[in-house]
Amino acid sequence: MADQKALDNTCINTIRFLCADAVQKANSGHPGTPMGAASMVYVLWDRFLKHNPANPAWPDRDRFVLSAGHASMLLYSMLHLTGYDMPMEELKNFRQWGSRTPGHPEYHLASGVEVTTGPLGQGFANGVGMAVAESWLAGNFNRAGHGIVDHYVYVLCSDGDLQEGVSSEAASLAGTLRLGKLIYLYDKNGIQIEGSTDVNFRENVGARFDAYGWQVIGPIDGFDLVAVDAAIRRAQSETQRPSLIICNTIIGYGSPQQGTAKVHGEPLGEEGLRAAKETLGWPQEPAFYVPKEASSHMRQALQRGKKAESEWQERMNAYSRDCPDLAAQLEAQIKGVLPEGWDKELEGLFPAGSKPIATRSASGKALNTLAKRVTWLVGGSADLAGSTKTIIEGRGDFCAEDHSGNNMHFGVREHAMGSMANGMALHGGVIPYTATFLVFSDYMRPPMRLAALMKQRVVYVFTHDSIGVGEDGPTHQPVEHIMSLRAVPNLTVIRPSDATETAEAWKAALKNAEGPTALMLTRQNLPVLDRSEVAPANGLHRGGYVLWESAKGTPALIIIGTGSEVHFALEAGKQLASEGIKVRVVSLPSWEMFDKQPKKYREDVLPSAVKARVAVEAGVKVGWEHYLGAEGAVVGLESFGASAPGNIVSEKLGVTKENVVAAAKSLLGKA
Ligand SMILES: Cc1ncc(C[n+]2csc(CCOP(=O)(O)OP(=O)(O)O)c2C)c(N)n1
Repeated sequence: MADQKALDNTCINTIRFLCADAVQKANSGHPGTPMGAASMVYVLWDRFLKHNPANPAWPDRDRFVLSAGHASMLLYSMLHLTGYDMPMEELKNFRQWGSRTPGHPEYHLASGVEVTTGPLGQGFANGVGMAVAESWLAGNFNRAGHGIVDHYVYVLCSDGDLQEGVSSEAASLAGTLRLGKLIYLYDKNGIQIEGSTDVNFRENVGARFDAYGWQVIGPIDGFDLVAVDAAIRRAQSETQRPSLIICNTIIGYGSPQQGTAKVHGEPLGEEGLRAAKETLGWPQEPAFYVPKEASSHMRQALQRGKKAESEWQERMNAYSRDCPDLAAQLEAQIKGVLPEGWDKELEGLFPAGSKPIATRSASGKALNTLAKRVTWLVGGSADLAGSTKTIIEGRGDFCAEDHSGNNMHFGVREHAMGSMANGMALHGGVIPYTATFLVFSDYMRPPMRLAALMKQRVVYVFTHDSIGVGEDGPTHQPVEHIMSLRAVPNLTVIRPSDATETAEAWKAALKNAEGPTALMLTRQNLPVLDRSEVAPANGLHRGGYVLWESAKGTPALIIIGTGSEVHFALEAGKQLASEGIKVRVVSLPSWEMFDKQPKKYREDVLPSAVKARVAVEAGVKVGWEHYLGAEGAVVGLESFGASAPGNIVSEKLGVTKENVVAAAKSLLGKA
């Protein structure tokens, strides 16, 4: 018993000083939280976490999310000590160019890092999304006697995480949905950058979470290993409610700066580090010291992990015998492989002569068509399902009573919706989609940015994509949104011009396994282009294509349009052609996809010799120089919209066919 206590203590101090030494060596970073939270994270990883460091991708592993990403060294130390591919040199290279140990954990850099964290609150909500994916897969694939999807999601969160609104949104939904596999450890150290949380955070967090429908455990002493152990056991035994374990800790424990904001984000300093080692009875030298007994104890995770995974593999083998189709399906989903012929039924969905239809409605049809084969599309909207057309018919709701439905109801919680979608994508086994009005994409930019950074396949349905929204007025009319989302690296923005392009856009979104895709769709009806008269809609997969031209060969004028404005471009083009101008109309639904095309293709579509270029888009003009050069003209917006019927707003603000014609004539000197 005494030996075990001493061993635990040695392991915990090993973790603490790996973190403190690394921060000291880097001369930057956050030593305080790792030193305070090491004991509870040790208990979790040593006694509960089901994982296999030798196979970090084992699908039924527990997930561990470090929501307080600034405490990254804590995670790196755990990965190193438990036998992941995280060598000591990486710890010594913390925060250096080319290392796998950046300032905040980055998903792609090290196996065992389940998610990129750093922006506070995100990890909290990502965990909720992971639990959605876990319980959806369990609901759809587990069979009597075959519990093949069955794991927990553990999250370490901090005061800052719980101050961010996104964690409240996600917690409220997690409680409502009864995601009982969530176990959150709250490192309540009462300190943040500006000092004590007493100045800005006096609420009763436990009472708040209780009201959300969580099981609240504690406050307990986060340094009391027995108490942490008991709390996690209690959390595991609650199957309906998510659990929040409130752990009182001391930031920077053991250092002279303990309990102060100074130790949050600054190295301890030579003197502070020396004193901390003395206080906790740790050898001064060498730095990065890992006692043999700590190493061999913590590396037992490898044996435990191997055993746990092979037991699961046996269960999986039995499942494959008894339910071969389900097993094959589950494996394909986990790999993210789309089924044979997944996109076949999209063809001919909108034949020539179809009635005018809003692209949001076309999107709803495309989604429902795809979902017949891609049965693991799971998502929904922030209370705008009817407007965004994102219900998958016949697939039921994901709700407290039933976790097997595909239709999520996120409530008016755009931010958590985006973050949960990231967690779902990272968990794997499902393809998440979200939906709201384009103007409210502002409420979900932080997770969209992270999805792009982490290269996750998430589909964002953004409807009501312009001033064409009309009567709801400027609060609901996006103006700067299309362009500003194009500015996010690795986010693919697609603004289809009609129903046929919309079907292709969905196809492109599912094909894009290397990042998120945002679909920008209209509220208002648009004609379905007759593809026997204009180029086929599959040109969308090249981002931009020649939709129509008055004659072959180099044109005198190019008109570029996106989305609903392609129709103005086309009408203007035809009028100008009737006046004898050799004109080409380009549909450019996706800048990102077009820019990835070979130079020759781009040159074929937009020959550099043709300087007379007009772009038309119901959004801000800034950025169009990219395709227009200095000499082109944009028909776009310079102000917010207004409340009136959509066609009137467009007319008053000048986004019209007439203005495209006028801009073109002026460029050609024919005004
Ligand atoms: C969204 C967001 N805003 C601001 C920051 C900058 N930041 C990093 S840590 C921190 C203080 C967090 O305090 P707490 O969560 O209590 O962490 P602790 O002091 O316990 O390490 C802040 C403001 C951030 N990482 N994310």
